[in-house]
Amino acid sequence: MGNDCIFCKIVEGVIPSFKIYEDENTLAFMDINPVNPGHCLVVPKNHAPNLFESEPEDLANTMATVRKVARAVQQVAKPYGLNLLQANGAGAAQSVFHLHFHIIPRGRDDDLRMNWGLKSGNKDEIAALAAKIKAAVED
Ligand code: DGP
Repeated sequence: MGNDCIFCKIVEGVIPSFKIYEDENTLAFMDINPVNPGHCLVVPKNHAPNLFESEPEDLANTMATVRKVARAVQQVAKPYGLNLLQANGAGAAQSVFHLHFHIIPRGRDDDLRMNWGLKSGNKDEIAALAAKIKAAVED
């Protein structure tokens, strides 16, 4: 693991998160700074700082989980659209250096810009959506 990697600590359960889905190789959990309701993240359990340094097998496993969780988000949040986002490097606004994919439900006219600012989310709302999406994940 990366020594001070916050997502490794989430994977290990050292720090809490609203988990949606977990298997041997991947974990999905709610983003603590959601840009829209239902915004969540999927990570490989093996640490890699970014796409370039990831193992193809970890990436393949991660994408399978992205598909699974995105389908659940689509079912629960019923968004106008849904974006995936994956940042590499500070210049791409990457702030956590453990490979992750954002699953971002879109609202009509939500005017979402690529490099959004971080605003604290409402924990009760995040937890309620986490429970619904978790229940909607199909194996
Ligand atoms: P990026 O900027 O692409 O590296 O996105 C990192 C995301 O991770 C950002 O949207 C906020 C989220 N985040 C940062 N720290 C934590 C945390 O401790 N818990 C959770 N659930 N999300 C976090």
